[in-house]
Amino acid sequence: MDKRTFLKTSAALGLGSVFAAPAMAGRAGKFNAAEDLQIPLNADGTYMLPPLDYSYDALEPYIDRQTMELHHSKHHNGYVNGLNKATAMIGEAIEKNDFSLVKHWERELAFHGGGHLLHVIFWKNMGPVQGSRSALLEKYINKSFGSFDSFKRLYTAATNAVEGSGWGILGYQVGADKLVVLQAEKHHNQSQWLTIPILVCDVWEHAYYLKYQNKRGDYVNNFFHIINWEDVSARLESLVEKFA
Ligand code: MN3
Repeated sequence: MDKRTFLKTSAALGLGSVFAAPAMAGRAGKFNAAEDLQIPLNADGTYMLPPLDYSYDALEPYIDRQTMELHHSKHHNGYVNGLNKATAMIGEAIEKNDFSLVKHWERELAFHGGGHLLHVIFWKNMGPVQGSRSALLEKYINKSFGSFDSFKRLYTAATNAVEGSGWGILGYQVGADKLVVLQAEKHHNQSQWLTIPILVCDVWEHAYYLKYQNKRGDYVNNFFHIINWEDVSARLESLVEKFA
């Protein structure tokens, strides 16, 4: 389908409203693996900015409305656009058999792709309703870290200590069948292959600076008040089902 046909078709299908969809309330805590684990795509196969499952002010007082709105509609959207651009340029390189700029576009792909995919998980990892950790998640936390308290101390310390902009990440290590805590600098440096994130905390300044200024530690502590444990539990469950 060419671009014009796609635009016409999507208008006919009312997909324009999907792109413009505001943050929706009401789905927090109800994890639907078929939907929530997917990377959301537009009808033409490009990546899309998914709407939030809750309103921009739903995480108050821990994360303020203005931060959420800027973070989702500007910062995250920027990664979606950057990822689509890099994907298109790599497609063009294949088509023209010209790989002279491949190093640049692969870096763009990793940066914006990492940014987009981590934010997709991040929004789902949080919510106004915390729910509870499943028995399976408790079991994996205990076998990987000794106890929930040990996990929390490690995760908090690692996330606080990310140098510059980045993420604290709890991931499932495929093959070893256990959980590991990682730091990511920017969105993609220091990653570990075959470890799939299930709980991510954004510690770029855009995630907290309006409210917390330089107090990243306070923000990370408060992050624990808005984790949607049902989402984290369901992510682990689907990975264990597939890979363990
Ligand atoms: Mn961010």
